[in-house]
Amino acid sequence: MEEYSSYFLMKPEEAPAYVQAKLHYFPEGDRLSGKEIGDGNINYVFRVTDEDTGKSIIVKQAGLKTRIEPDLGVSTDRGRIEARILKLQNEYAPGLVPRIYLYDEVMCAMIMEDMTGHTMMRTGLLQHQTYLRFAEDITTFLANCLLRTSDLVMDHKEKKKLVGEFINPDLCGITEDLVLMEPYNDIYGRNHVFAPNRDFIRREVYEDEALRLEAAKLKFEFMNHAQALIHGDLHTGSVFINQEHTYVFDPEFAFYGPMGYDIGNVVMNLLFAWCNGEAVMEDGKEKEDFLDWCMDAMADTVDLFVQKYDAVFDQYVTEPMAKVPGFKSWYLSGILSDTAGYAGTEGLRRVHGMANVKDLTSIEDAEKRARAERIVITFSKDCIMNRTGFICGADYTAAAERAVKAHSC
Ligand code: SR1
Ligand code: MG
Repeated sequence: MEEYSSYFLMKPEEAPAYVQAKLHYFPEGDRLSGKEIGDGNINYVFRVTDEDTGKSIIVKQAGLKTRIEPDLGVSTDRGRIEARILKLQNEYAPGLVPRIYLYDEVMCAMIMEDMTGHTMMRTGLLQHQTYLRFAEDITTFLANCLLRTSDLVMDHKEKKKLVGEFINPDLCGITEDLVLMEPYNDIYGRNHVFAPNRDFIRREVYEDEALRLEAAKLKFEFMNHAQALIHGDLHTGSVFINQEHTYVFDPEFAFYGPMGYDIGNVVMNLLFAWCNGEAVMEDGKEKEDFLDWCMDAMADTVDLFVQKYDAVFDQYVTEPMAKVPGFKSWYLSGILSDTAGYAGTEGLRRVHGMANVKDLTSIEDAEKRARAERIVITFSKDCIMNRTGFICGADYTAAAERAVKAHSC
């Protein structure tokens, strides 16, 4: 039987032979090793390294079930979606996504550039590293990838074709359940509630009917607003970074959805980093610098996005009705309101949904963790309930200050 003619889940030690069979990347006979390096909720990521030269490459394979919840089956088609969007994003934001060398539909595996010299951003943030280029790079990525795949810029027929190519029912289903439903009702009993916050979450979330209504609206906006080709899961575990450069990767949740979903996810994950630093760092200059950087990065992400929205709009939009005076700012206000709304939904789901973030769960002191979670909940509710009023970075830092004050020791 021909090698790799039917799907199986690779073991780390099988990855080198797979790379050698599929690609001329390492010379024949080189000593290669394979190691699993992924810690995600869904896929398997292997690094194949040439033991003599140190040269390396990545194999990412989709399993038939998610790793976090084996009952949650997800289509392996997500690999095709990921490989396809990374190629497109490399056209719109060159150099800000890793290169894909090959996608294999049978093994549901892709072979891609190893982002050596870069660290997963969440890991770096948990070590309280700051990244001065982040807001600049992420907004270049967002403004270009979002606007240029939307009807603002793209030919309408071409865009509709892409909407079809990126129909992603299983992964969107995960978001619709885990992000946009279960945090508000725990309907499947699989939320992870930190015991000291049980009553707070019941009162502030499950029993807050006004909040649940706004969350319901955001859920249906997510399902029905095919605005742009979004990454769909743009948290700090989907970014590899160093002081000079940023890579955005792992876009398997991609589909045509609201732009604000991606921007809001970035914003909220910077607040998670702030909460971690605030809870675990020793008082002093290092802590102040880290906390200031988190707040600045959060505000800059919004403000630089707005600036780049303007620039990309002016450079690329030719659609006659989009050029009608007033349309550009009207369209932006919709994106910004969604940004706040989905920042809030990301906040709540990471506190007490099924998939939590280390920024919060790794806070060992129970009282400090409970407080960090409450800050996120209060901030998130503000973002959701008052989303039309969040129009610039300062609105987010002001909301963060209010949330911190509400839970001051
Ligand atoms: C079952 S997957 C859980 C979460 O991990 C991914 O990164 C997404 O955020 C998803 O919601
Ligand atoms: Mg992921």
